[in-house]
Amino acid sequence: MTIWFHIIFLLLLVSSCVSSDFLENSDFESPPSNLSSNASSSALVLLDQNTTLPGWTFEGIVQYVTSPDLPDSGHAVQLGEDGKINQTFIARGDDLNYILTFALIPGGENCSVSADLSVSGPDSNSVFSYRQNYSKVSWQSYSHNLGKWGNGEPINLVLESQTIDSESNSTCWPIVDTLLIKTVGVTLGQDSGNLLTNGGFESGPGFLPNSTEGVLIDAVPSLIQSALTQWSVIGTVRYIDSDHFHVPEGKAAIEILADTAPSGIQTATRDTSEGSRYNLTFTLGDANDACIGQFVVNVQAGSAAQNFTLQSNGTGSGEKFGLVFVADKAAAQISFTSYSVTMTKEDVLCGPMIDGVIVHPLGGTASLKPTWLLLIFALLYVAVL
Ligand SMILES: *[C@@H]1O[C@H](CO)[C@@H](O)[C@H](O)[C@H]1NC(C)=O
Ligand SMILES: *[C@@H]1O[C@H](CO)[C@@H](O)[C@H](O)[C@H]1NC(C)=O
Ligand SMILES: *[C@@H]1O[C@H](CO)[C@@H](O)[C@H](O)[C@H]1NC(C)=O
Ligand SMILES: *[C@@H]1O[C@H](CO)[C@@H](O)[C@H](O)[C@H]1NC(C)=O
Ligand SMILES: *[C@@H]1O[C@H](CO)[C@@H](O)[C@H](O)[C@H]1NC(C)=O
Ligand SMILES: *[C@@H]1O[C@H](CO)[C@@H](O)[C@H](O)[C@H]1NC(C)=O
Ligand SMILES: *[C@@H]1O[C@H](CO)[C@@H](O)[C@H](O)[C@H]1NC(C)=O
Ligand SMILES: *[C@@H]1O[C@H](CO)[C@@H](O)[C@H](O)[C@H]1NC(C)=O
Ligand SMILES: *[C@@H]1O[C@H](CO)[C@@H](O)[C@H](O)[C@H]1NC(C)=O
Ligand SMILES: *[C@@H]1O[C@H](CO)[C@@H](O)[C@H](O)[C@H]1NC(C)=O
Ligand SMILES: *[C@@H]1O[C@H](CO)[C@@H](O)[C@H](O)[C@H]1NC(C)=O
Ligand SMILES: [Ca+2]
Repeated sequence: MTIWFHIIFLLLLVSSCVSSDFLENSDFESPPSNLSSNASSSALVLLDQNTTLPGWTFEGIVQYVTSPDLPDSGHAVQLGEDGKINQTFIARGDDLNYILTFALIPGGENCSVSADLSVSGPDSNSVFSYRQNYSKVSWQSYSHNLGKWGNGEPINLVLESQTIDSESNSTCWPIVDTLLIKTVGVTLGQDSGNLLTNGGFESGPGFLPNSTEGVLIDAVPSLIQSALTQWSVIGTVRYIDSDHFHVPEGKAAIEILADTAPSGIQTATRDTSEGSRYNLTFTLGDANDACIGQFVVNVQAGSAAQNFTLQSNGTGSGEKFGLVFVADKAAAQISFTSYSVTMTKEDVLCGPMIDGVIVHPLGGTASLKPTWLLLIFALLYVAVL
């Protein structure tokens, strides 16, 4: 199995790349030009018609923020009332998905209401809110899938504050910083040893350079619109990296964060034959983020369902489990749902970690044969070594 895993990992390395150079001034470190008078010494500067922000067009109330509490200890923008910024970048390469990760910071103190942030591409939109208890630091990484674009197509990225009906003048307006665009192949290398695509979660949003808290992924009902390739999301999950969390295989895994309602992830198999038996195997554990408690994860595969429990001491564990099922159709639904509401001592929501999800046939006629494509990649892999 390890060789298969390495081949898949290599395929993903080939098919995805993180790039910060799609966007100009993605970290807002190039200051606005033509600022009025001696504004540079102030923490918040209102941008007006006489000002330009390199790389960006803006409208409404937009302030340039200088603060040591930002992800890069530098500068960011706050989108006030009707505040909007946008930038167009050009797609490079064909059949790639453009996935944005950015830092969201709550703006202001003692606010009674918080305005949300809307993030849009030419044909996509998501709304984000800063939420307490989702990270140890005072900002959160979020992601949005800008969709699939062909070489040379312009992608206009728009970030906008959401107006709120409130008489209160103590509104917290969202601050955004460190935008990162990652491209991911739409057709990931298919592993004939696994009837699931992206079962190891290696394909997902990019991690921000100074982030230790992973990337939050909010509910997204469609596999195509998800920032986590081929998986839809219920509730909220945290996309975690091996640099900062316990990840049993590869560079990334999923931590499920159930809150008042269950959270989880869902996908579908490809090419399962109705009536054939399969084994769904996965690693369930904890992400080494001091999450102590009992995890209960409901696993569904086709019409089979089972609850798996794990006692976590929060120090990074992982155990392989399996669930045998009979496929009800060619695309059997596979889902992992957590019911456990767990928090760290610092009141940060946490939960079970899932990785290495594999579906393979059990006996019968559906045997595994590597395709010629995989053989080529196996050779390439050997060559790389
Ligand atoms: C510039 O800053 C100084 C001190 O911070 C202040 O006294 C002065 O009024 C400011 N000038 C303008 C034009 O805002
Ligand atoms: C800078 O401000 C002056 C007026 O203060 C204006 O005439 C000029 O067009 C501005 N330049 C830019 C690049 O916005
Ligand atoms: C922009 O610059 C012009 C010319 O200096 C000035 O009259 C105007 O008040 C400035 N606008 C703002 C919003 O500062
Ligand atoms: C990371 O944080 C340090 C200190 O806060 C800052 O100097 C550095 O520029 C940041 N790096 C990036 C890539 O944002
Ligand atoms: C922002 O969007 C407008 C259209 O809504 C467009 O004209 C403008 O060029 C965009 N700005 C940038 C920097 O891409
Ligand atoms: C927020 O509240 C604290 C405590 O009540 C107070 O000390 C602080 O000045 C307030 N901040 C603002 C910006 O009003
Ligand atoms: C969130 O964390 C704060 C402390 O940081 C704590 O006071 C609060 O109770 C927590 N909220 C929930 C819903 O647990
Ligand atoms: C708005 O702010 C002013 C002072 O800045 C205060 O007197 C007033 O009570 C505030 N209104 C509301 C609805 O908070
Ligand atoms: C799993 O646990 C949940 C919550 O305790 C329960 O609602 C559900 O019926 C259980 N499912 C199975 C298959 O045991
Ligand atoms: C935590 O659990 C792991 C295995 O589940 C065990 O090896 C380790 O000793 C435990 N650590 C503590 C501090 O209990
Ligand atoms: C399914 O996979 C699990 C985990 O690898 C294994 O323990 C179990 O024996 C497998 N079941 C069958 C029927 O092969
Ligand atoms: Ca910045």
